[in-house]
Amino acid sequence: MSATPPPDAAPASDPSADAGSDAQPSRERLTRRDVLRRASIAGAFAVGGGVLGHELIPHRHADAAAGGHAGALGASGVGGGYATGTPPPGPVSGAAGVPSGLYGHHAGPPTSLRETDLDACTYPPAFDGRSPGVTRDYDLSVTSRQIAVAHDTVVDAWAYDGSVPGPILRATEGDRLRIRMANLTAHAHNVHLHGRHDPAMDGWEPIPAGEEFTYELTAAPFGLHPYHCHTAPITEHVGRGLYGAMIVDPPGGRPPAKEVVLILGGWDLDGDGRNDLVCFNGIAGAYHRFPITVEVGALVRVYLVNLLEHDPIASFHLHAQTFDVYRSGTSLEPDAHTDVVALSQGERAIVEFRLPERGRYMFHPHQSRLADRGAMGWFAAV
Ligand SMILES: [Cu+2]
Repeated sequence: MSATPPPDAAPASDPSADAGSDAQPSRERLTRRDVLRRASIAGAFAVGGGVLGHELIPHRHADAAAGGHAGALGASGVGGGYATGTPPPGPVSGAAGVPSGLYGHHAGPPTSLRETDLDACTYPPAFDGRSPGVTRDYDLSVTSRQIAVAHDTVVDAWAYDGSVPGPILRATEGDRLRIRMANLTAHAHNVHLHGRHDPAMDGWEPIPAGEEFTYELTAAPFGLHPYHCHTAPITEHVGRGLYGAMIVDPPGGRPPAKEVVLILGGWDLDGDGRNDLVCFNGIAGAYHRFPITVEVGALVRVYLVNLLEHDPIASFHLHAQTFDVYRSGTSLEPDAHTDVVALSQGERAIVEFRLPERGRYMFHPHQSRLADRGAMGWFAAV
């Protein structure tokens, strides 16, 4: 994999890129308001809106369904106002849009990232209420493409249907799935789904370059199941972007909620077997720049999937609120109520919560090394 400059340093254009390191001599003298301002609590919106369209390759088409990103948030002007009691202070960190890092955040998104670019992998298609047993067709053809995954950082990725993560598959338990994969690259690949199915459709057999295969299976059990390439070396094939999530709803669906998918993945830019970037939905710091907007008091359901290679364990931690955990989503009764859920490689969970107060609620893996490398974001309750 090739890559442009090392991503785990903040961009050179960011004058406040010291924080998060040990270079914080003046932190104790800052008031809480100063700290929030320095951290671009509101500035992220202004920065995000002010640097669009300059460079690199759009991550993905912006015509996703159910949006609900920071556009509304920015328009409502709530950026720093409700968090600090002051008007939004505007950008504080230069054109890169990377905040000061006081909250442990070294890797920012590409300046070209638009607030709707991640909608297709953030907001799942709605539960459509069709009777169980229908047939659903998906195309997970594999291509090679370059993707801007962080500031000044472009990777040579492999992508299912052009995106990393791949498309969110959604079916009701008992539905038939037909998943076509045309391998449009020069390497063998495949599609291996988790869950329960005919072993002949398990997807471990490589599909050679230039060939295609259609997997046919029944969606089961209800829950949240990853899919990923299972061609050796798997670490490289997953690490270069061949992964995604499948939501299998129970018949009748789950209670109405604001639904969000967050897939943890990594990018090893220099081939040393370590993740230089750790991202929710493929792009470092995307939800830091563009917080995920939710309605105060509304039920929020997050489909979490850990598809990190190299790092054996990760977690999801939500600040200022606790949540119900449904491990693998395979039960309608929560397994735990907590504010941190650990996820080993391939593990996933559905978490549900309500945010009772207007404000920003940070989320990230509790492994600081992972959060530092771009896996940090916010829910903004408005
Ligand atoms: Cu592959």
